[in-house]
Amino acid sequence: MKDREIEKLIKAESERQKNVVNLIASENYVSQDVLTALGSQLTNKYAEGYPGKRYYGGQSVVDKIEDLCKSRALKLFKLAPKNWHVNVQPLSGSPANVAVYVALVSPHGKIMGMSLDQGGHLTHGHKVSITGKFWNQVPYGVDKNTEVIDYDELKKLALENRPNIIVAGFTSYPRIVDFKKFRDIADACGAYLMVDMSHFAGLVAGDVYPSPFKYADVVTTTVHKTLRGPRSAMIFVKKDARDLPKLIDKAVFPGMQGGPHLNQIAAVAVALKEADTPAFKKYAERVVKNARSLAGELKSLGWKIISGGTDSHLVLIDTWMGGKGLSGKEASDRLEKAGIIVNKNTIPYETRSPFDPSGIRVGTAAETTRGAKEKEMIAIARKIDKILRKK
Ligand code: DSN
Repeated sequence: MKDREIEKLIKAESERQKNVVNLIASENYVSQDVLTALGSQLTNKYAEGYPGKRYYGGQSVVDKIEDLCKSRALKLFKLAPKNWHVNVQPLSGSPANVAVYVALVSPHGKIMGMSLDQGGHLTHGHKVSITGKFWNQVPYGVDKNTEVIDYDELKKLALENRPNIIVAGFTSYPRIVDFKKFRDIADACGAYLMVDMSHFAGLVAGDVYPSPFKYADVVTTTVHKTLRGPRSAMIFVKKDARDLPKLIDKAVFPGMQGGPHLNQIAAVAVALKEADTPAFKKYAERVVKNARSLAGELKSLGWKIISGGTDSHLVLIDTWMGGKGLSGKEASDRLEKAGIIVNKNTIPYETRSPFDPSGIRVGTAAETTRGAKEKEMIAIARKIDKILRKK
């Protein structure tokens, strides 16, 4: 690179990524092919609109790329093009979720989503996000004792509040979500069912987490977490009498965005092909096994694991333990000094501030990409225990 300053910083970040144990549950390491697509000449092209219906000339190549990406996305999740449509233009997860609400919920309508402190995402209607300012959130959470979703409570809440859309999905809920129960609840109150599978998309692709497609009207996902692609997102939408695909496409462009990032879409296509392989299935299996080993070892060392364990790639640890342990911030800072990267996280029924909460969230997607197995997970758990216990 001619720009030595940026070149140096990219190298430094690359080194940092190599030299740490990366337990950020939403991160991963992409392949060289994904990086090549991201850094290609495709970044030079404007392509407002959709394949075959663009506003500028010169679209012959990029139309093929976007169509290929869409067909790979449907194939990976075993969706017949006659039943499902996919939009691959969202720049990332938050705009994808907002586009769904723009399409399906009138201003000030109700979004029923998991509260941020119980495991949901900002864009599931939290008040500090645009999704809580333009729409009204009906928050739900987990049972105080079991720390898993109580579907009877959820149904009661939905029937009392009659939301326009129910969002199933999370950023820090370690368990399997019962999509059938969500569907029944959505039907009982006449709401759309949206699943945000950003965290577990790679696990669905690898058949180690239930697929939401049988039950949802709309499924959003980022591509860069367990799916191991570039920063990007997709919206899958059911084709039925309501013509939802048209509403979603219009909400993404021209509703929310201008020209799509074709370099990003090409990189998504590459990642989707990589995920459609037996090797990726093995990877997904290993991610969950690793998370179970990490959670199991931490638990046996005396740490409180929220919900008692995990069914996915992520583990939520109560480091505060009612004042007997460390705050999430101190735990995260101590671990970073020792080269283990995690994020501080609220735990259900949090009593502390989100800036210094009671827990940390860890995930196994990134380290599994680097080849870690149960043995390494147990060693990491022991190291975490040692660092956090030190007086
Ligand atoms: N930042 C992502 C996560 O860490 O889960 C969600 O946007």
